[in-house]
Amino acid sequence: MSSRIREQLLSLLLEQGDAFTSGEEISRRLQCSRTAIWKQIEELRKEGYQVEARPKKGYRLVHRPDRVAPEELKPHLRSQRFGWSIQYHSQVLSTQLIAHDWARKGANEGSLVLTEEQTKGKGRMDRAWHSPPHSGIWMSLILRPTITLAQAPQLTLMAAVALTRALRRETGLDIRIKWPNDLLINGRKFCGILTETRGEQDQVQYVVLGMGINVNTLEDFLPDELMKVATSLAIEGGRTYHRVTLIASILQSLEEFYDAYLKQGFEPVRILWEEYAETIGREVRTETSQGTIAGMAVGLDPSGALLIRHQDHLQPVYSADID
Ligand code: BT5
Repeated sequence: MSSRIREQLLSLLLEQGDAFTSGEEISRRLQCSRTAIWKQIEELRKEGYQVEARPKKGYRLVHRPDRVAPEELKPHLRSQRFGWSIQYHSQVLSTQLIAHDWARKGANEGSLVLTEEQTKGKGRMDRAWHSPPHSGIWMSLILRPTITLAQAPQLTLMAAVALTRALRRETGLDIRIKWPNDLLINGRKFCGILTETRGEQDQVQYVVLGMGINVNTLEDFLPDELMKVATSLAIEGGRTYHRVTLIASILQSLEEFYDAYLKQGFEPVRILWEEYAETIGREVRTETSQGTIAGMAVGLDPSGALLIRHQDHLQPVYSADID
């Protein structure tokens, strides 16, 4: 009942364009109380619609959210397999949890979990990923590659290259990769990739590739401590972006790089990663099980480990995303 009122309310507000409609008029046309209308306006606001309410004048719609629902995304998809099977939720704890559950139940490769908001988005090593409503892309893609567990970190690097390629093309911004999983603009992070793998030593069963991208996020949507190190495409580009267009472009790019990776191996990814990386040629410091390694990052080795010049030798450092 209430969702039907909400749909009718939305179409009425859309029909009115810039003009205000009084609460009285709405309640007459929808045949429900002013309180019921107020409740539905609150619900619309939660979904990202901005409804202006003025005393004596009534209501009008000032902003329609670009939702990432399947009916919005599918007309834009150009990938063959990725993103055609979708679970969409307006709010979740984490898309990773849903994707793991779905993969365990047999979801096909390319299945995608999408949401508008995460209340417990996660980064690596149980760090939090801040995912405010309707402003970013928070999604998890299920992959079933025929690779070993040891090769799985290469998928993080492959995804970083695929995302960089797609987002550079869509925005024209100078996006750089910071090893292993951060995408930066002007030295600030706007995107993180989380690769979680399940399987046996010699064969991966499935991979959940989580991607978090600050798209239209503005300064006041991120906590103060994050603003010093974080940014968004909108902040850097000085305009907003249509999230669904970006998602479609990312999925196409991911599918192309993934297929090429399975056919040709890691080398083409390695070359592009080095080209996009901001890490190469810089002093880096990292904690490993053998202690701290500090030195100049010189490149990736053929397996995807970062090579750091440390005390006159090249030390390979592996990203540890597998849990
Ligand atoms: C990552 O972890 O960068 C991987 C983030 C993956 C998020 C996606 S969203 C869809 C899917 N579902 C999930 O639950 N997760 C994935 P890490 O390298 O550990 O970086 C985490 C750190 O980034 C935090 O400790 C913060 O310092 C910072 N951070 C948190 N939220 C941020 C945001 N929105 N923008 C920029 N930096 C952020």
